[in-house]
Amino acid sequence: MHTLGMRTPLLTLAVLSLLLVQCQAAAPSSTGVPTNAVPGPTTAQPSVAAPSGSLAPSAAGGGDVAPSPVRADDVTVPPGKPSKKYTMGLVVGAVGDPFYVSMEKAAKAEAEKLGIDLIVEGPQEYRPVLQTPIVDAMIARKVDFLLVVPTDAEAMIAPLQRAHDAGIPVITLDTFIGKGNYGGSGPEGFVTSYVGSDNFEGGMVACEALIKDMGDKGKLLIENTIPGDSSNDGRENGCKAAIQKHPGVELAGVNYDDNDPNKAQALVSAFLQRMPDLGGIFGTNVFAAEGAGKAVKNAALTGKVKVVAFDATAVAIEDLRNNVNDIVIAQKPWQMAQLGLNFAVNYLEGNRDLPRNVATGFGIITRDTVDNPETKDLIY
Ligand code: T6T
Repeated sequence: MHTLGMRTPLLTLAVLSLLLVQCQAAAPSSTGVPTNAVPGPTTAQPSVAAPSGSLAPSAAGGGDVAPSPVRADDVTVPPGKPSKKYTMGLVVGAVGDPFYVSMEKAAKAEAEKLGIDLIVEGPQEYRPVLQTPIVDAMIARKVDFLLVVPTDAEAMIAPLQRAHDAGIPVITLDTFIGKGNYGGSGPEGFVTSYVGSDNFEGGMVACEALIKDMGDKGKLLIENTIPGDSSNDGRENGCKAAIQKHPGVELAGVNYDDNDPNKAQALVSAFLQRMPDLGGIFGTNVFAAEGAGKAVKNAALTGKVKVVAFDATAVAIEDLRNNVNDIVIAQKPWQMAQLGLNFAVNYLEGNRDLPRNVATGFGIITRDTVDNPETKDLIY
């Protein structure tokens, strides 16, 4: 039996400070085995309680919230041992996004190791209307199992339900549908498991760090992507929860940039003109952070307006080295893929005792840790 981990108590600022100077070094696994041996954060994942109504999986109780996440480190599911050649589908959020490139690379390596035929596809843009036909095509191909990054918490319920109704079990990676209450009585209850970041926690950690960087005062802008997907909504909610804990900090606004770095740059540039005393920006993903960084550089405000970037891309790391960003939060797309595939094999082989909600954790990269050897493995 696996044990679903209980959330640890609220993070204290002291713990957070410690986290910020330590890079959570977690190298991509050469084994990818989803047991206690699965590489995970070397420092404890900070854990925070989600407010009720948050899209984040919550331990708050009630019938319509997701089970508390179990940490990837604590997962005790055995390695996948397929008794036959399975064909599986992985539908990513958007092709070309470095986060999903990393996920795809790890998934293909893991599939080869497990002896699985893996088909990887994704939409050109992070949009449910483009992703739905890809899911339908996977159903038509009769894959044995479907791993998906749903690009919208509501709009992707029906397509994934179609897969389930066609006898194809579903795991979601990186994002969840509905409230993420897999196994529950809600419309998303049919999904086997979620494997991905605890994004509420991620947003909270990111904004606690940003607020510290801002000297615990001032105006903070959340540069977000497209409302409606669980990951970025979770980060926004987590950031807002962090702001609420600091009376000297004010939410200046939330921008939605359509997951487009150029739009993000334009929106942030306009914001900087309107609000010359802006203190900090939280870029909630690859493109939001990239655009925010460019806008800050162009306005010659490097170092004055603090930026925290979610997603550890080469661009985010360059911005960190150039003092444009002060902190980069790395996710673990490779681990999402490895665990997801091993869960899928277990499921197909009859081991259905799988955790419903697995948090893969974060690495926190600062200028002090960026050159540590382990940090290389966190960049995608
Ligand atoms: O931040 C990731 C991912 O977690 C999110 O779901 C969508 O945006 C990214 O792919 C980065 O672009």
